Amino acid sequence: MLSDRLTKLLGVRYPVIQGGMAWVSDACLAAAVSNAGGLGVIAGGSADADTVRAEIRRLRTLCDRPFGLNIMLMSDHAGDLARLAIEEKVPVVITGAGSPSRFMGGWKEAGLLILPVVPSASLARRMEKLGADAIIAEGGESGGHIGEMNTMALIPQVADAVDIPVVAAGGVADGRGLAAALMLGADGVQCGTCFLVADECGIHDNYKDMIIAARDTGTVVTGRSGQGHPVRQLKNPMTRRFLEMEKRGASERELEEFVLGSLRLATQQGDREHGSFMAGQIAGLVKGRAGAKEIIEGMVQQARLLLGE
Ligand code: TUI
Repeated sequence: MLSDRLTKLLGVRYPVIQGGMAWVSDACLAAAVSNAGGLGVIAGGSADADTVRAEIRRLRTLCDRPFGLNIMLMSDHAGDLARLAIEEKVPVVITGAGSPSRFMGGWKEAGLLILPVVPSASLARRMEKLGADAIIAEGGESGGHIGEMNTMALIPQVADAVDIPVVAAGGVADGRGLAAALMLGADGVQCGTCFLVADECGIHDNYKDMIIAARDTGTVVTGRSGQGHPVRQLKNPMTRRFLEMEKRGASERELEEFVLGSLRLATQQGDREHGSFMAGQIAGLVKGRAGAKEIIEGMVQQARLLLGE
């Protein structure tokens, strides 16, 4: 059965959260997803508080339903965004790329719902003890910055480790993925890749075309070699050069400089050669453009059929 633990907690119709993707998830996409009955999420990414405040206010002109703010904890502005979430009374805070422990007390006091993204069951347990309202467990099939575990093994272990609702992320783009996640013990899903091609998603057309053209093996993980951050993205000349640099033992600094600004080149310029086109392994399943409502309703309808509802 479609669980109602997550939908009740968030005050949404469907157990589908849109991933907070840096340079992608703006007010327009988030409002479309929330208006369609999912939880839309604005990504803080590396933006400053004034920029994000403007997006939150823009979303509120487009939508009066619950939404989330994703705070990427490696950002220099994470502390400012943590305060902003309280000032703007953001209903749901989602964190990624680190432990949000230093902010949890303040958010809880302000009554915000807190959903940390974690890559392991041990971190999930730690977050529950600190007061998280639900856990987003993200497998390595995901696009962007990833951990070691994959979704199939991660979700049941997280579901056993915590009592709060669990959201599965990584490898989900249709009703089969949603139904499977529920079978593994999750209460809902977070999806990024399938929303990249949403009509309401403002990224460059080349990015959308590359997702639609991608095959199952069309992504690769860069940054596995050293102290850097493993990132899954579509294979292109940039990732080939990056992997060559890693192979010949390039320094972290050299690698960091090489990718600086590359996500923006992908999302804004559609630069197929130099851009970092972050995407999950499920990109191969994404076959065409559609509205956010169609994506969510298609997913839920297919899951219900499979679950015999
Ligand atoms: O954060 C993501 N995905 C991202 S962030 C991002 S921006 C970026 N760009 C370039 C390099 C690196 C990042 C692109 N995609 N997903 C959520 C996520 N969180 N994945 C893994 C984690 C995570 C990792 C460690 C969460 C907590 C954690 O805690 C470690 C600790 O104990 O501090």
